[in-house]
Amino acid sequence: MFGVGTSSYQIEGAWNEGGKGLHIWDCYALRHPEKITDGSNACVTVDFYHKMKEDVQLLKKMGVNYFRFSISWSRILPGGKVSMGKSLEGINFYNKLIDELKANDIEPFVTLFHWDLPNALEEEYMGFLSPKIVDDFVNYAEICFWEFGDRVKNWVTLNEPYRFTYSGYVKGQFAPGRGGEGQEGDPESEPYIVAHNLINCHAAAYRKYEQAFQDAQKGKVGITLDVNFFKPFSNDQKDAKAVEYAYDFMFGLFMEPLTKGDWPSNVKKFATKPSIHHPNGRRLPTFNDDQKKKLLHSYDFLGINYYTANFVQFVDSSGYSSGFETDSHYKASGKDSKGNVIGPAAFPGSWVYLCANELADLLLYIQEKYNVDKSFVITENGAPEANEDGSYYDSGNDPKNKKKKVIKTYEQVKDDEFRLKYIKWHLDAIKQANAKWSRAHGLQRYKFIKKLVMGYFVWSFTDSYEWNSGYTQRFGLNYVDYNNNLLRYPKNSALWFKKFLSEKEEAVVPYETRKRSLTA
Ligand code: PNW
Repeated sequence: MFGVGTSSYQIEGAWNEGGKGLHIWDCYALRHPEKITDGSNACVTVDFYHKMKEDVQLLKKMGVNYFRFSISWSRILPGGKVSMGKSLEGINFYNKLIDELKANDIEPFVTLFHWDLPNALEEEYMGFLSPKIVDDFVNYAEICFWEFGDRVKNWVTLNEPYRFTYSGYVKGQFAPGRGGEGQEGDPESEPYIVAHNLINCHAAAYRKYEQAFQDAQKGKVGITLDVNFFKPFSNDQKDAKAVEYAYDFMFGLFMEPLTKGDWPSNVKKFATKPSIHHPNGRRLPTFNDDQKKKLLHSYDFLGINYYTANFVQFVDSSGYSSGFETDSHYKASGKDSKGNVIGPAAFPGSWVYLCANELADLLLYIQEKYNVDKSFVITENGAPEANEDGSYYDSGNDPKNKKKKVIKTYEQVKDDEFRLKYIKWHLDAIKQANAKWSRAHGLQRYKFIKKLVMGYFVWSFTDSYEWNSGYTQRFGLNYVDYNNNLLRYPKNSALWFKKFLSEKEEAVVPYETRKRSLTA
């Protein structure tokens, strides 16, 4: 599978059309423009909702065989739950998109939840803070399987539950904006409650598909987790320990429930210690037998979003915990103790460092450590350019409204050497990892794995709304002109990817066929 990725809120626009209900990102960006770098929102963004047909033609031109997009829950169920009614117009939009893709020989790769929770559920029971979310999520998933599952054969339940939890409930930088300085929330307990409910949502949806749809539809259901490659900040033994903590708190938090039915032992150890507001230490929910049973092996493939590597440094935090951040005992950065940078940054100040070989090491490491028995799909990998040129405009007299200009022209970014190199090197790393894997295990048909990595998606199809960075960062293979009718133009990386796809026959020949022809 070779494709490009997107998500509903980042690309669709049409925020109040087609019967769509409001979701937590609509509300967050509209109520708190001060939390978004350029004060913007994605009410219109790149208007994929209205440009869908042209965009499918652009996908076809690029030669991808898969397109990753997410369904916006509040387009299907405007009030979040079935009892509030479903929107046929919303369902119809995705039906048209799927049909358009299939008519152009592009397979849909569909995420059910990419962070845009119906706001009604946030208001009624605080969304993912309540276990009530599980039934509502399964009902929503069931509608999607029922309506679209005849044509959609690859489902991702959740996108990056870690990033959703950490940025939304520890840092307060993403909707629903809890846990940060001066915000509501409780970073001592909420991230764990949210992680618990998220992963239970995943498992319940997986089991629903397995019981009611698998036989007829024969699709795959997976989850997409975000993980970085971690290296110790120095030779100090403590920093080696911090590497372990980093994997546990960023990745194991979701991966161990899936593979062992329980939290990582370090999470259990640190998140049950007394904290400032929970002197009894009761902060970490437990999994009951039913939840464990549902969780174990609840994935047909494992989606990985990989962007970068980090150095991690041990942070001593004995005594009372002030929350997730102290529990995890590490600090991540792009520099080690001697000041060496881990890799070239996408632009000065970007969190994306180009560390491609690390992806190969990471995949082999994860497979072994968590005993992964299904193939990986790289569901996101990509790099941004900064979109501001340093000049500013005034929007009124309020100094708070003084925002950065969003003006980089196509000419300024079209020669996107960094991104091109980034994609090329990561594809190479994946090839290496696959080869290494096959040499070690291929002939024995290790468990269910035919190939270590079976798919790769570049993030992103076009420039779009980059969450709390607004439009100040462009991740697109295709440039969007925000000043002129949202026209799309290919950056060099898009042209290179197209060429790669047309030449790389080996990649599109199914493993079975290739193996047979090789032995023949
Ligand atoms: C992912 N970080 O989010 C999301 O899945 C995408 O929607 C997003 O556009 C893309 O990566 C690029 O950012 C992340 O700061 C956001 O480490 C931030 C981080 C990682 C992932």
